[in-house]
Amino acid sequence: MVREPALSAEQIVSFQENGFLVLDNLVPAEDLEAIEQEYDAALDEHAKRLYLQGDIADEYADLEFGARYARIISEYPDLHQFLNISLPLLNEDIDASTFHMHSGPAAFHLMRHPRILNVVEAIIGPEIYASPVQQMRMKPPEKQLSDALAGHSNVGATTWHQDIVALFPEADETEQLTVWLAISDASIESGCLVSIPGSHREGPKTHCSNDAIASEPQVPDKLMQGRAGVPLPVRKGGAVLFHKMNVHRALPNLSQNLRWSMDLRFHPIGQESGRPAFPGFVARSRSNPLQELHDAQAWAASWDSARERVLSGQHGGRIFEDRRWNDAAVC
Ligand SMILES: O=C(O)CCC(=O)C(=O)O
Repeated sequence: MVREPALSAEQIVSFQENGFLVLDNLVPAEDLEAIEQEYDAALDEHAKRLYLQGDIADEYADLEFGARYARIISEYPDLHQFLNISLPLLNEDIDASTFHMHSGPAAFHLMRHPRILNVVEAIIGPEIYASPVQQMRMKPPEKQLSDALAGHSNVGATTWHQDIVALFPEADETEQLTVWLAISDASIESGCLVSIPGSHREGPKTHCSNDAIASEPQVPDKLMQGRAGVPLPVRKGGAVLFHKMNVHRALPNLSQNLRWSMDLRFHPIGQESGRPAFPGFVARSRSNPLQELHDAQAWAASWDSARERVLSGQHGGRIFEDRRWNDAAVC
């Protein structure tokens, strides 16, 4: 069977030239209903648990999803870790009570959405590994965030960076592709991404360490020399593909609504993820489909095992890279 490529030749050239590509309507809105329902149920569960523990003053059950999330996170900032699709990026001071994540079946099945894998295949080929370098970002209106939370890119604005920055050196040559999916509309007002076209050809940039949140090293403004970049607004279900060297950031959410996205990363099977403490899986293999993981429970179990390995000290090393691109003379 001859398959239609998911991207046109022009789109592939545009990705190669700019280091990013915007795709409208990649995932149909009806295919996002499962994740919306799963997160509604998860938020309800967390609200009940946190209220019982005395961590929040009310379950806020009468609020709609975005408003409820914003209200609860203002009282219990670690909530975002429980709803993320990665364990927290911490190299030290790990608190087992908040070293948690969300690993529900809707999240897993969305990562394997055929329309996502089709565009990934068009860029990196048919042997596709889903990297554990992945995040669910749920950003309430910025004016409702404490300063500490506003500095965390899962919840507040994201500073200039290249995705390679948090990977270990063994992934330097990995053809890692980022797929950033809008689960709600991402407009300039609500905090869409901004990219510097062609920056993926400029080599690795200095990223200054962030003392407050170690997992957030950033290219300092003085190196950006006023480059504004191109804002990339997308509607719900749209996506942005990124080369791992592309310099990008996300604007603050100045709207009244939740800005919700999921960023996934894929690379050819056999290459390094650059985050060995965490598990990935074979998402598609045209040569050996039997390797593919279709079982959401097995995926969740692989993250449970990673959590155990980290907490028990069996994984002795660090989880992410945060200092490699630091330059004391600039930072
Ligand atoms: O959504 C965001 O705020 C940032 C996403 C991002 O920078 C990425 O996916 O690399």
